[in-house]
Amino acid sequence: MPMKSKKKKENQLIKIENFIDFNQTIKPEEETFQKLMFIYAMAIKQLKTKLEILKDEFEIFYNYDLIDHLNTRIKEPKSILTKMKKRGIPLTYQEMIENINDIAGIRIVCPLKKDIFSIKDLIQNMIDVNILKEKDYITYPKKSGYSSYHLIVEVPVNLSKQNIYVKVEIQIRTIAMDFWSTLEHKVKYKPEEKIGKQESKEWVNCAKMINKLDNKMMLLN
Ligand code: 0O2
Repeated sequence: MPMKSKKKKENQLIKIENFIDFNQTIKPEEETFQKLMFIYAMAIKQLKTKLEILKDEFEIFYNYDLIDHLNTRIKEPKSILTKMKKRGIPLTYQEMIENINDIAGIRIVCPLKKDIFSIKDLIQNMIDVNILKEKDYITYPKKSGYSSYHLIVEVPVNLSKQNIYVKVEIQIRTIAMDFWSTLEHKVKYKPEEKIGKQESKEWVNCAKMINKLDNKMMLLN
């Protein structure tokens, strides 16, 4: 008897923008918002697993600590709305998904500066991870002194009825850069109240010192 042929797998990937009609105003207390955040959380889960595999592979196969640790976060509703208002973007789900690239965020912290570029190359080679945008604040630090390699990627989230591509922001930085930016984020970057010129200069000087330290550590290792 001839074997029944398997139904061809329909692996249609759609953009999250086309998932539901999102032309409504954002209301964080609504189910739509919570469902959306669930999808972003699943995108993080997916990508985090891939990166953990990479971390363990380097430790076990090459006896090398390529990744020190990973942090993940979903952007707070208040932060999303503040960013949209600052940019003058209409407060709809559609606009949020299209314009706010860091709703889902993963930070990769590595020991050495050269590891940043190795990790970036490895991510670029990952199946199922599409790079949408890159920002090299390592070669070209921001005026504030901020250094990190940013990638906006999209990863598939496989739901029962749809496979959706979801955007995630990846920040890759060294332990030393992470030390600086975590403190600066609290003291200078985020607070509404601006700090003085002299203090601001000191933060830039500290970033320069961190950069020197990172270069020295690379030579020692
Ligand atoms: P939060 O609260 O950390 O999330 P894009 O849409 O990606 O093109 P965006 O998001 O403005 O534009 O990109 P950019 O400038 O690359 O910054 C993205 C994130 O990098 C910021 O997110 C910060 O997390 C971090 N960042 C950028 N500049 C600095 C800085 O000077 N100091 C510190 N500590 N972090 C910085 P958010 O949404 O602004 O804030």
